[in-house]
Parts: sequence; structure tokens; C-alpha cells
Amino acid sequence: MTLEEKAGKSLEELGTTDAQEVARLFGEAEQFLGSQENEVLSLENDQEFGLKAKALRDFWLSRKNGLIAQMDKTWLKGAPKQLRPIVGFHFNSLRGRAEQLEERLDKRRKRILKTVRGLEDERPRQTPTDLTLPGYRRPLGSFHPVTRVQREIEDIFLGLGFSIETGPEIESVYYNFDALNIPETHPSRDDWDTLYIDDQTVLRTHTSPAQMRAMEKRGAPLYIIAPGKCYRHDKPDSTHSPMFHQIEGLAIDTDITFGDLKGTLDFFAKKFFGEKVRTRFNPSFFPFTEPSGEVSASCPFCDGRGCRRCKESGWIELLGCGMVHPDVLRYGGIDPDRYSGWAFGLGIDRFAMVKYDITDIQLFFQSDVRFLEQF
Ligand code: FA5
Repeated sequence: MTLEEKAGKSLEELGTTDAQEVARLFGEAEQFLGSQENEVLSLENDQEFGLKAKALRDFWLSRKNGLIAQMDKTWLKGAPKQLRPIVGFHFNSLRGRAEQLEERLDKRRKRILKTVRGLEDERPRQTPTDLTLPGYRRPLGSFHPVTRVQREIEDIFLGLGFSIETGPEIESVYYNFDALNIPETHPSRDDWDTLYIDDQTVLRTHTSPAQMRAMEKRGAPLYIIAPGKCYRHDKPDSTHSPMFHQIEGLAIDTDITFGDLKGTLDFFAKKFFGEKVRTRFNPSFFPFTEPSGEVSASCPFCDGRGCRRCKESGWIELLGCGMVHPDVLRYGGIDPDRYSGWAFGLGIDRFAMVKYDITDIQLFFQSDVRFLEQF
């Protein structure tokens, strides 16, 4: 007979007629309570413990059907008078143990709750937004030094009435070379200089193809500058980059002379580097200009006396230029007997290096914020 069944019967029905039998019966009940308690307390899973603890508590302490309530009715209240004191004594002790069981189960339950709350506490709390706080300031970038210099040069020529043209960076061999009078035998056509996409397509090696495109599109008279990226098969070093920036300049009109070219470029150099700067023209060669020249400016830092920045020469090389070759005008659909023109091409990155005293061109393209935020 289970203890539950026994609790439904009176002591008389159970044959418990003396103090010894009473002690044995309650001893059996206490032992059963103890083993159930241990079983439940040893459960590791908190959820299972919670369920089993509640069932155990109800099994013993439920007011209506709990074992204690039943024993109270059948064993204690139904006990013969002479056994009642001893039954009462054992009954109180058993009830005490059952109630302590509830306390012990409760202790563990509270511990679990604490842990759960602790975990809840660790969750980020949602604090109400304080609308009076200032907004987030996202740091604004600034213009890249090469872009700054490009804009500065553009502004000077815009002020002289030139307009800005652009052209594709992926360019045809025709515009990059043929139409510019660069024969197939010219060294710049070799793989060493040029990045070919296929036989007929290159990454433009200079901005000069924009001259031809503008001539075809607009005809003469023409006053344009064309800034943009160029690409060459050049090994990166402190003054060379496989990708760099140029600005092309082109003026075509009736009666344009080398004097116009000299005057314009001298004006430009003074605007960019300062009024004290002098310009020097040395003969050079470009297949698309005749005559061709290299322009240098007196070093703006030492006034031509010689310093670290001009490598003690007193001069800084600026650009290549010349009078547009009559064949090039013809390629562009412009009559060389009626019109003449001059052109120049300069490296924006090299201008930026001089302006900001930067000795390594690579710094422009490394995206190092510590470098860039100085501008
Ligand atoms: C030319 O590219 C000619 N198209 C310029 C020109 C235009 C002459 C119109 C006459 C009339 P050059 O190869 O010298 O020229 O290049 C011009 C400038 O580009 C150089 O002075 C230099 O400042 C810059 N440059 C050339 N290669 C590189 C490179 N790898 N890295 C950085 N800058 C470069």
C-alpha cells in the first residue's frame, strides 16, 4: 500500500494501535518525504525543478488533498483518545518537515529567479531619448589635395573664358594615338607605357585625346581645359604613379601665336604660384605640337636661388606644351590654313606635390586619413 493510500485510512484500519506502531508509520512518512525532496532538489534543469517542486509541494501541503491535510483528518483527528498525544507529536514533526521542505524548495526557486533577473538586468535598458541633447556630428570630409589643386587650376582658366571638357578614361587607340599624330613607331605606343585593354582600346595615357574629341564636337574657335585621370605602365616611385591626373589646355582661334601660349601660361603660373614667379620655355618634342616646349617656373620657395624643394636648380618643371600640329587640326576637322592653336598638358599630382611640399606622390593614393586630414 502506498503512503497516499495509507493516508486515506484511519490508524485503526492500518492496524496502528500503539505508540511504537505510530512512530514507525510516521517514520515511514518522513522517510518518503525525505527521498522525494532529495530527488527534486537534485534536478539540474531549472525548468524541470520548478515543475516537480510545485507538484511535490501540492502532494504534501495542498490544503484540500495534500497528504498532511489527509493525515490530519484520518490519522490525527481520527486517532483514539489514548494515542492522540503521540500521534499529535509525530504529526506536528512531519508537518514541520513538510513546511520546511516548502521553504527549501522556495530558496532554490528564488535563486533561479535572481539569475533570470540578473540576465534581464544585463540586457541593454532602453533609456528614453533626451530630445534636448545636440544631434550626432558626423565628421565632414574635405577635398582631396589633388582635387583642390585641380579646382584651383580650373578656376584660373574659367576666369580666362575657358570651359571644361571631359573625355573617357577607356579610350580608343585612334583618339589616344593616331589622331594625335603619334605614329605606330613612337615609343609611347609600346606596352611599356600603355595599358592596353585590347588591340584598339587603351586606358588613356594622357588627356590629349580630349583635344580631338572637343575639336570634333565643337569646332573652332575653341577654348577648353580637360582634367582627368590617366594611366601608364609606370613603376610606382616617389614621383610616378600608374594612375595620375592631368589637365589639358587647348586654345584654337584665328591668329593664335606662340606669344599667346607664353602669355597665358606665364599668367597661369603667376596666379597659381604667386606674382613673383618667372617662367622659362625650353624646346621639347611632342608629335602633336610643333613647335613644342617644356615650361618651368622659378622656384616659388627660394625665388630661384636654389633650395631643397627645387633640388637646388632654382626651377620647377611645370608642363609640356606647343602649337597644335596642323595635321592634328586636320584630324579634328579644323582648317589649319584658317585656324591655329596652342595646347598644354600638366600633371595635377605633381603640381599638388609642389604646392603642399609633398615628396612622395604615393601619399595621395594610400587613403591614409592622418595624411588627408591635414588638408
Ligand atoms: C603628355 O602627356 C602630353 N600629352 C602633354 C602635352 C599636352 C604636351 C599638349 C603638349 C601639348 P608628358 O608625358 O610629359 O606629356 O606628361 C605630362 C605630365 O604628366 C608630366 O609633366 C607629369 O607631371 C605628369 N605625369 C606623367 N607621367 C606621370 C606618372 N606616371 N605619375 C605622375 N605624373 C605623371
